[in-house]
Amino acid sequence: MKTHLYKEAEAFIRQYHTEENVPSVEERLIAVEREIFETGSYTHTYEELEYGAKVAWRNSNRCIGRLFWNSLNVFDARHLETEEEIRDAMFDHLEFATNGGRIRSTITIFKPKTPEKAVRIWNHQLIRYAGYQEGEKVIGDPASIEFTRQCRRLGWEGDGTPFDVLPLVIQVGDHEPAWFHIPKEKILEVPLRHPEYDWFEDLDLRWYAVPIISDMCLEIGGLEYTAAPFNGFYMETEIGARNLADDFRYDLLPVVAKAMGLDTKRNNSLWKDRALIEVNQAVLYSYQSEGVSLVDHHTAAQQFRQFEKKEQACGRQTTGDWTWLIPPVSPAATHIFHASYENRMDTPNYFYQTPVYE
Ligand code: HEM
Ligand code: NRG
Repeated sequence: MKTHLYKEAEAFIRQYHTEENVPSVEERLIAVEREIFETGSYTHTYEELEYGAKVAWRNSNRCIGRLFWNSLNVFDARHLETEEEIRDAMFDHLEFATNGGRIRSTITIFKPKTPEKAVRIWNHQLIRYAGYQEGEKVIGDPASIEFTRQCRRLGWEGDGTPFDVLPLVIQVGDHEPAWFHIPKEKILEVPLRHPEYDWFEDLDLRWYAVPIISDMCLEIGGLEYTAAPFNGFYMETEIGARNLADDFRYDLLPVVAKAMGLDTKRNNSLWKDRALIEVNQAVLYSYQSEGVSLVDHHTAAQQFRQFEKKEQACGRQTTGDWTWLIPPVSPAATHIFHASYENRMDTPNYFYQTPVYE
């Protein structure tokens, strides 16, 4: 009997051997089938794992950064067992990826889920700022309120500033989650300044250098890697037009518009639009001044066009989620706005999984 797992494994192994010109696919399939028969699961070779993680990025419909899918650095951490070992591997990932600001796209892959046990990282991103609900007001990042509560329940205490870096929370199987401070010297941050507005730095804004998504599930050939944190670098709009600007996040447009002397009483003064541009300009200027990798949305869109061309040359259709691919600033100034994409989820891919808490 061919199991469901075997069928998914077979499709992936065949794809890998075909695309990468690897010989002896039938032999590999016999070995996979035997391992599934004997143990209920199978083990990817390092090469399969690396290829799977890269193709999962290539298949990430919401990602505009996919031109570089084939240069992902893949760290195999499947042998690690304890919370402390996992923590250390994540610190190593952080240091390697940060690289003093010349950010390297990287993924660290822990053990796949089994019926008995799963590794889960509770953080949405390895580095993220806490959010504290204080009556009607929020200090910090409102997106982190629930996770911040959980961290405090576990015994963590923040300083209460708008930019407290949350601790790392790791859970192995049915153990209690373990939490760890992330050493300050491992966290690269960028203070935000504007090239013309000197008052901008008095707003005391900052953001971290490396977005390391740590709560998605990497699925390859029927195996579920429930802990597989990955990073690239930021596009400026993610910080300047969303994290700092959304009224349900840091909500800074009114503050910046007022400092610019704009009339915030009238929509048709376009104060929101003008403030948005200046916040984005400050993000671009500050990351560049500090030597931290970051891409602007026009360049990212051009790179995405390159990606589409390359995919076409390889005989593959570029799938995409248009609603996420268009940048939130001047979307119609990029080709993506005027194109359409089939939003089909191919595997391997990165999937949402329900948070362990909640
Ligand atoms: C989403 C850019 C690298 C996988 C996104 C988004 C942007 C982006 C702008 C949309 C985010 C949002 O609107 O919240 C980039 C850039 C990269 C990069 C500039 C630089 C190299 C990567 C890497 C991976 C990846 C290395 C995985 C290996 C994803 C996934 C999403 C995404 C899975 C969707 C996240 C979600 O649904 O919440 N990317 N990305 N990206 N990217 Fe990339
Ligand atoms: N918008 C989120 C990050 C989502 C992923 N973006 C990337 N990914 N650039 C934020 O924190 O603003 N990446 O792997 O580079």
